[in-house]
Amino acid sequence: MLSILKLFTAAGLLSGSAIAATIPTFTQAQIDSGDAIRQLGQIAYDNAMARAAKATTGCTKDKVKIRKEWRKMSLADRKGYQEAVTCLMRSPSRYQNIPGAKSAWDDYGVLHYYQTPFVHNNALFLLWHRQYNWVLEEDLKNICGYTGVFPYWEWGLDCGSMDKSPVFDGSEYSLGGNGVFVPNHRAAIGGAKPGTGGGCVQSGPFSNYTVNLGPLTARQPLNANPRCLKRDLNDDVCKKWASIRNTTDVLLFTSNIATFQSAIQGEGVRGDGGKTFGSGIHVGGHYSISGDPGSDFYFSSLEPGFYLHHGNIDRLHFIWQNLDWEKRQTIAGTGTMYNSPPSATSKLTDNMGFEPLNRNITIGAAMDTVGGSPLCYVYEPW
Ligand SMILES: *[C@@H]1O[C@H](CO)[C@@H](O)[C@H](O)[C@H]1NC(C)=O
Ligand SMILES: *[C@@H]1O[C@H](CO)[C@@H](O)[C@H](O)[C@H]1NC(C)=O
Ligand SMILES: *[C@@H]1O[C@H](CO)[C@@H](O)[C@H](O)[C@H]1NC(C)=O
Ligand SMILES: [Cu+2]
Repeated sequence: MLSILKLFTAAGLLSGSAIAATIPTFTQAQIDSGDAIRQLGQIAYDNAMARAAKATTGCTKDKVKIRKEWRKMSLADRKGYQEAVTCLMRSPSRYQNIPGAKSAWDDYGVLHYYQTPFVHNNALFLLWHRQYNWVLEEDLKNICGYTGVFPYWEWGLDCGSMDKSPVFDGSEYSLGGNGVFVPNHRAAIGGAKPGTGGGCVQSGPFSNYTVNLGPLTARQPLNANPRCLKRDLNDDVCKKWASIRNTTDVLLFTSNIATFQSAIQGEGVRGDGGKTFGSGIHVGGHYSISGDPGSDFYFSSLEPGFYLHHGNIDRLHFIWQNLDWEKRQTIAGTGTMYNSPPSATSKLTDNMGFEPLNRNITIGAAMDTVGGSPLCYVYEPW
C-alpha cells in the first residue's frame, strides 16, 4: 500500500510516465527548454518509421514524407509552399453556386464552414483536421505542382517574439507580416493583453490576398465580402496557452484520448496528477495569430497560417499516439460539437466529409499517419 502511494506521488511530481513504458521522466528545465518535447518527438518518429519499415505495400519506408517545422525547411520549400498557396488562390473553385467561393483556396473556407459543427469539440476533431491538412497537401501538389515539405509551426518557439517569427516576419520566406497596429484594440480572447497588430497585413506574401468569405457574423457568410487579411500577433496569448511547456504538458499528463483531445481544446478537463490546461493549445495557437479570418471559428482556415498551426496540433497527436501506439488508436465522443444536439457515439467506420475537395474517408482511415490509406508521413522534431 505504502509503495503504491509512493509511486503515485513520484509520478505526480512531473510526468505521468507510469502510463507508457517508453515515456522518460523529465525535469521542469527539460520541459521548458524544449529538450523534453524534442525527445518525445524523436521516440514517436522512430516508432512510426519502424512501422513503415515493416510495410511491404502502401506506405513503405521509402515513401514516407517528412514534415518539418517551418524554420527547418529550405528557403526554396518555404517559398514554394507559399507560392503554391497563392496559386490555389488563382485556381477555380470546385463548388457550384457559392457566390463567395472565388478560388480553390476559398473552397477550404466553405468546407470548414459546413463541417465546423461536426468536427470540433467531438470525436472527429483531431482526425478530420489531420485529413483536411492532407487534402491541402494533395491540392498543392496536384493543382499547383508543389511537392516539397509540408510544414508545421511550433508556436512555443515564438512566444515573446511573435513578429520575428520566421512564419510571420514579413520576409520573402514567411507567410507575410503582422497586421498594422491599431491603437486601443482588445485581444480576440478574454484574459489576454491586446496583440501588436489588428489591421491589414501590408508586408510580405499575402499582403495582396483578398479574403472573400465570411465573417461568420455576416448575414450571408457564403456571399462575397472582399476585404484585406488582418492579423494581430499576440505574445501574451502564446505565453499563456501555447508555450513549449503548455504543449509538452499535454503530452505528458494525458493518458487517454478523451483527456488528450479535451486538454488540447481547453475543455476544462484535468489530466494526470490533477493537471489543468487553461484555454488549451488549440485556442492558444489560433489566437497567437488572431485577426480576420484568423479568429473566426468557422472561416479561420482562410488564414494561411491555419495549416501550420493545425500541423502542430496534428504533430502532437502523432507524438502522443506513437508514444504508446498499441493503446492509442482510439476515438472518444460523438459527431456533434459538445454532443449538441445529442448524437451517436462515433465509430472508426463513420464517414468524414471532404467533398468536393477530395474523397470522403472513414475516421479510422486517418488513424495512422503511416497507414497508407491514404496517409504516409511523419513529423520531424524541430
Ligand atoms: C501586390 O500588388 C502590387 C500591385 O499589383 C505589386 O506591385 C506587389 O508586388 C504585390 N505584392 C505581393 C507581395 O505580391
Ligand atoms: C503555460 O506555460 C507557461 C510557462 O511557459 C505558464 O506560465 C502557464 O501557466 C501555462 N499555462 C497553463 C494553462 O498551464
Ligand atoms: C461525403 O460526406 C458528406 C459529409 O458527411 C456527405 O454529406 C456526403 O454524402 C458524403 N458523400 C459520399 C459519396 O459518401
Ligand atoms: Cu477547424
